[in-house]
Amino acid sequence: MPLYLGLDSSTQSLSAVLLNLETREVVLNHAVSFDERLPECGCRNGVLPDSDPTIAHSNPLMWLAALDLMCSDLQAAGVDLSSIAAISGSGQQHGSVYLKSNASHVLKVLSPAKSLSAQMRASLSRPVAPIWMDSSTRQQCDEIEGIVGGATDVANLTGSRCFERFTGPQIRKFWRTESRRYENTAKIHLVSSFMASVLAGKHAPIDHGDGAGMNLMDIRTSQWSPAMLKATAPGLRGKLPTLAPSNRIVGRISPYFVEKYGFSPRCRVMVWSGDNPNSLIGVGLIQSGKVCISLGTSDTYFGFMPEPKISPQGEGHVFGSPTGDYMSLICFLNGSLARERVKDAYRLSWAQFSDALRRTKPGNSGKVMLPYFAPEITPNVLKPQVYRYGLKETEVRANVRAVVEAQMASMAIHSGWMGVQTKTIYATGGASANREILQVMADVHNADVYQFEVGNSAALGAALRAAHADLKASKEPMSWEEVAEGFTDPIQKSRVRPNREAVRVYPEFIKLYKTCEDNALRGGSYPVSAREQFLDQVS
Ligand code: ADP
Ligand code: XUL
Repeated sequence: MPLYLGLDSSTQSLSAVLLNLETREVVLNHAVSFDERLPECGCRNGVLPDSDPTIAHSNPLMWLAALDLMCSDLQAAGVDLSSIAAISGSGQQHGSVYLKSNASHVLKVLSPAKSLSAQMRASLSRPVAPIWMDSSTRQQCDEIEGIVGGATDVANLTGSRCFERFTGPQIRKFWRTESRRYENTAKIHLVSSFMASVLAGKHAPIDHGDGAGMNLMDIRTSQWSPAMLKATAPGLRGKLPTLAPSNRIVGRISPYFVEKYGFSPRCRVMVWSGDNPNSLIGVGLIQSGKVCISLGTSDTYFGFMPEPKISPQGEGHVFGSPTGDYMSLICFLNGSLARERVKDAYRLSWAQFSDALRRTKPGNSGKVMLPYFAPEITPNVLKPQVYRYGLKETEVRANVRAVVEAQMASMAIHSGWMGVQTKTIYATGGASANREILQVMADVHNADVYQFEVGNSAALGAALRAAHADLKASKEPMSWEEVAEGFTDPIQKSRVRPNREAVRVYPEFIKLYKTCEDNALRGGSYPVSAREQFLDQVS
């Protein structure tokens, strides 16, 4: 019976979900943590340490080492890899990998006697890969927007204004600062298309979902935009892979994986996509109306969109959906790592962190934190700084509540442009296992929150995409609903309901939070009167 494999090359790990479509079973769910299994690659939380907080690079060879480890782990777990009919995948979005012209040949002749990383090392024209956490390209964003006609024009063309982490501004910076290496680059891949290329033994296309996160693709035609390419760097068109729909077959799996790990030579490799477009499928958002909040390394808030609707304030993004439609998204950099910073600062376990949430009151007596431990994407904050208003650093429990309330209030404020009035939120990602965090989510958004059996919706979505595309190619097509049935249903019993008293407090708290945020961004001081007004309103 055919199995379908979904891989997720994310910030901190490579994970896999293996599905049996006939029995509707998740056969296996496994992760290889970069920090734990590959410390020799020099990353911390998946990122190479750098004294400049705006720089976030990773080691692309680490992702390949993790792919080898994943295959050996699956073999050791007794998985019959020869039964896998197709593989697709998910990559952390925006990150880019730079390859020399010899890569085409090296990919074709990968030898099972050596590791992937040892063989691909000499094909890298840039030893590091800038990733989505990088915010060092403000200057390049301004330059590109200046050439094209402004932020709004760029947003209308590509689905987003120029964002520091997007691939186009990153490429421009590489060209400006390392022009020799740029000249020596024959192909620029996203994390998703890089991993697919290695699996298929040839350069893979970039799908429309992930391509939309580059500030290079025309969001309406799904083609590279000549104006954006020209404004970004010379000779760029020739260095980019082709664009393709998410259900395109890249080819059969490379002989490397057949000989070394026992995959079937008939196993198909499908185009990969970004983690958020994959998650959209993994939580079953194939129609409008509901939203998903993903609490992974980044926190993201996203939903399905039938037509591209651009965020007027320039806060959000339009990406392609693997169904051929669109999705709206906002991204917060200070997600899990900010929660961890608070947890670790007070030497708490996750159980104690949850306990602090249980023992503190909604609204935190007006104590507010703006948790910019690292530069923030939404709202745009380039210099890391943690603001505490009415909140002492020594108050352990209040700090725990403050970081989570800040994240949920910020999502409520900055998602307004999507115009979704939802009563149901689907929660996914590593921190969605924490029901106390989900209680704050339900209370702030006044919505029911559901968890899923498979917390890794990106890898699940990739496996479902592999199945959907393989069945289509095999002339036995199934609808998205049929493919996803039984895999993407939220756990009914997991429902977290908003608390009535909390729902009364949070509209006022959101106003207070917004005042604090506006003040901090304008360089103002603590808005004491706003807190007093909040306390008056809710007492
Ligand atoms: P990504 O796919 O972006 O690498 P994951 O979705 O795997 O990330 O989420 C990893 C994060 O989940 C960790 O950084 C950790 O902070 C968080 N996490 C794991 N368990 C818990 C928990 N019980 N409560 C809160 N956060 C958790
Ligand atoms: C989305 C974004 C992150 C990354 C990493 O725009 O930057 O969510 O995809 O998960």
